[in-house]
Amino acid sequence: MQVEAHLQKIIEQDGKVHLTLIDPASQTPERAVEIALAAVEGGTDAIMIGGSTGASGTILDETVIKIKEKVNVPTILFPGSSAGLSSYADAVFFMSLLNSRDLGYVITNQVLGAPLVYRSQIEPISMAYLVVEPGGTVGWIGDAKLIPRKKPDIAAVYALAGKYLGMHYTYLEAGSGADAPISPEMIGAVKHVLGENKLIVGGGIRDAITAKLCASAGADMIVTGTIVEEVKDVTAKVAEIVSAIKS
Ligand code: 1GP
Repeated sequence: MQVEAHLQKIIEQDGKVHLTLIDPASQTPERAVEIALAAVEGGTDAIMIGGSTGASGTILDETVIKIKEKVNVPTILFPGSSAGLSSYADAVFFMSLLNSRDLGYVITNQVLGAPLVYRSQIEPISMAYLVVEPGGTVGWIGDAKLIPRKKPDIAAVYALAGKYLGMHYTYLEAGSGADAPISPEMIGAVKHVLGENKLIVGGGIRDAITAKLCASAGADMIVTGTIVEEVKDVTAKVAEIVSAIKS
């Protein structure tokens, strides 16, 4: 399956893409499958699998394998390091945390992970990963020089640099569970310089209104993670967000 081409087609058809993030460290593989199935029923377009801490090894492989067995949408790895790779997934966001002070998150983990991607059938999707205040766990672990929330221009020049380096996607990350998502001003400024290149926005998006605001400001893809782990009715929550961004 050509995942990037598949997502492109969805954007052409529906305007926007919804991605559900599942952290294998947060629940059993069985529960992860239930969440993924419910999210797909709610209309999510792909399942992202990853996390900053603990999303590796057996729990990661089992989660990917079990989700792939049951769901009919692509599985995309969202690795916190080279340990976040699993040869069972369809694709990987092959990402560089461009605003990290630690070279490990900019290039070394990518070098360590590249041979596994080369040997396996996982499709790499190149991505500039930008962590914005408050940044959450990934900001701390990734030693990010957090982009100030109220400085859209700084995010825009990072995104432009990523685009000129050949990255197809840019991910504006406020941090999982952030109390405020990326501002519409920052999303607009980044999408303006990206043009046709794809913009993913995530962190702190919990409801339809917020998701719609981010999508209308220029996000091509909206990620929700924490909320699907918290709500009882995952299908209804995802459906609410999906219908808001695709309408
Ligand atoms: C985290 O952007 C994602 O990497 C999703 O954030 O968990 O807040 O939805 P939430």
